[in-house]
Amino acid sequence: MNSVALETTLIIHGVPADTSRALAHELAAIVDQQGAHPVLVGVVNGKPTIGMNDEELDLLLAATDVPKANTANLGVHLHRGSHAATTVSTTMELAAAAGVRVFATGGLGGVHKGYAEHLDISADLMAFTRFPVAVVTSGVKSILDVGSTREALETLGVPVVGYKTDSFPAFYLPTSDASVDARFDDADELADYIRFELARTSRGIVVANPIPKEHALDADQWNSWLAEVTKAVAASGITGREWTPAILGEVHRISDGATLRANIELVKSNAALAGLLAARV
Ligand code: PSU
Ligand code: MN
Repeated sequence: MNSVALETTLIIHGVPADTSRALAHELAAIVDQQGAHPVLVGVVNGKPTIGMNDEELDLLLAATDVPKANTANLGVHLHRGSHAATTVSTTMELAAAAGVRVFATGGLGGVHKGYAEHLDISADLMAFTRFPVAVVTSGVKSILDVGSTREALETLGVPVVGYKTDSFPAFYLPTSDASVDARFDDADELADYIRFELARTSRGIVVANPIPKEHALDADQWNSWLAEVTKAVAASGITGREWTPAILGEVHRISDGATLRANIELVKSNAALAGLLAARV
């Protein structure tokens, strides 16, 4: 049975602590229902773990300040024997090493807004040039410069395909001004393409799966929440790896959980599609 990788950064840093455990179990059950094998990826006491059990997950959930590992700092955490939560880039790295070809996340990291003053581009993008994994994602997080992130993927030569969409989705929003390289309406055809492309190259594939319409946020509402939160987080001096979790946490708070509910629904939808594809690749 083929596996679907799930990441620990989303579980540990992307949602409130009291929802982490239930979300991990819910995503695993969704993958399972599609006839694929869910493997939660993370670092437990310095051990790269592809398929964390409940005890290992509980160790990470009980630990305070579990660091977020991208491809830059992963090795330090392995070397020092610490815990770490894997982001998209390191989940791809560990999944690829274990032969896992499909991975479900929420939204990719990418090019942050305001790069003229301060450059911040997620290691997630470069990981697609190195690790042959198909990542099912609702596009890139709407907190980013979505258009520039799409261009960066193009520059890196990363294939971006849409499942039942021509538009490159933006996390809480099902569409953006950017487009995909190709649209697939049939899961069997998409799985065939993934098998073909992963065998043909050593690169990953972005499989863009828009948030289900009924769970999408209103764009104006979203933009006003984001503007408010960005000001507050910037004023607190937070930058770098802390930026994404701080912004997500704050929008979940000021939207009274509306963004959190949308986030959870889109991840569940991605887990279902990843399971469906993994069972066919
Ligand atoms: N998707 C979500 N919530 C998250 C993330 C993805 O719905 O918290 C995480 C992923 O692990 C992604 C990371 O790799 O955010 C990007 O962080 P940064 O912008 O610091 O690279
Ligand atoms: Mn960054």
